[in-house]
Amino acid sequence: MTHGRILAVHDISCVGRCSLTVALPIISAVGLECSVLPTAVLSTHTGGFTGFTYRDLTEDIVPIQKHWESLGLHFSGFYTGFLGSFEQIDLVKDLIADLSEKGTTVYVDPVMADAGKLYSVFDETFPKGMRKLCEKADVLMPNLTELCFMLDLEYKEGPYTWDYIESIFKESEVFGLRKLVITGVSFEEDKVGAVYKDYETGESGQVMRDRIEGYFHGTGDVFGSALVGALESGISLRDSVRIAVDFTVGSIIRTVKSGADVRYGVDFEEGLGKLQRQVSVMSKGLTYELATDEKVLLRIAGMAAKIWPEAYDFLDKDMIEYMIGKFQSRDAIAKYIDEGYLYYAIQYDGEDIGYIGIAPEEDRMFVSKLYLIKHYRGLGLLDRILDFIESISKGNGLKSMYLTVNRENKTAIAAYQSEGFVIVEKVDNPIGQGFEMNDYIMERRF
Ligand code: PXL
Repeated sequence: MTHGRILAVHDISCVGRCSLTVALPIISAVGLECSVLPTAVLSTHTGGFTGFTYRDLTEDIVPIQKHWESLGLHFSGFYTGFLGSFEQIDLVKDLIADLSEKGTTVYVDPVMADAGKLYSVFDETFPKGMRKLCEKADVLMPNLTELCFMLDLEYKEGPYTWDYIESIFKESEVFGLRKLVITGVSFEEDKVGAVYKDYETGESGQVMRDRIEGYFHGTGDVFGSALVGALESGISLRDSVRIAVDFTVGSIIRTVKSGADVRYGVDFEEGLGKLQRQVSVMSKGLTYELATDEKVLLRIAGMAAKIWPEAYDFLDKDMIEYMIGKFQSRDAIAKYIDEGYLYYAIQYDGEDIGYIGIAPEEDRMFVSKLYLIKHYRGLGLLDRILDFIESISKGNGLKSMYLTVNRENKTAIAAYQSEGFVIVEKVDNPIGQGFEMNDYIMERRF
């Protein structure tokens, strides 16, 4: 597959994961080519360390650009962050204009401030200059402090109301953006995340996660790099923001667990494998193969035997064995199909990654089975699979879909709730041999 070339324009802080030492590995990990234009070289970043060295690379920008022009180079994407001097704002703006091609996307993270304050290396004239670069952006990803500085608005501490965020989206129209993603936004004390607005489609939304106390250096760059990687891979704004938020939160959680010195940045490295899988599967999409012959049936039964023991590790071993035989064996599945169930193998890139078993009833769809193999859980695929089931259900003239969830399976209950399902009933079903299923019925209306 051919793909574009992205130019990451940030400083190199040699130690303390941020800027280029974060952008390069993350963008490369999702399979994109990442070139760099270093704006400055520092021995460490400026947050939390003293005595760092600082070499401003402003003078190198024009000669580098000239050489690239002599090679006939163009970039399909620019991702700018920390600039090394005030003069670089205009230089980078010109470089972008000269080295763009048709369809180039300009991502700007106006790195200069946080928590109401400018970083120590910038003075109060910087936001006005940065605003000019932001006006050239297609996708802008500031925090609220940076946005307030550029828009001459008073910075207020959160939690905010959605109306306030809507007013900020409106004020930000002056940038002439296609998309805006604001980080570090909070609507409740114990939650924090990102909000987004697509000015072309009008779509807006939020992705909130539990707040983890503390200040984590470089997380703006970790978030921005994952967002650029996901958007450049063709993933929707909503899914890209989710991917970037979850990648950042995962990195923070690992760092806190390890007890590491937070000045050295967050442990994003361990999350790169999952990020790569997530971006790949989300951009390539899933396909569904209806089980109409023995081959597909056997593949599904094979997946069930693998998935069930992992997925139901909170249940008694004997009960799992019994349930696989009763509900998930080849013969059990064949019997369900005879009764009118539709079984689909879910595939990604030609490989089986899970399956669904659904049954149309009078006015709603029963989602009987929905399983993914371990490697593909936690990637946000549930959303896609449910949309597929919803489209089939609507095609059958049905008004809702419902499923049963074990009452002990808190993770699944929460996941279905965030997908628009509500608990409508509590049921206890004896399934033979003294075993009983203790479930909730959850329903999503269309
Ligand atoms: O992560 C933002 C950033 C990038 N580069 C340098 C920084 C900071 C934030 O403090 O100091 C040099």
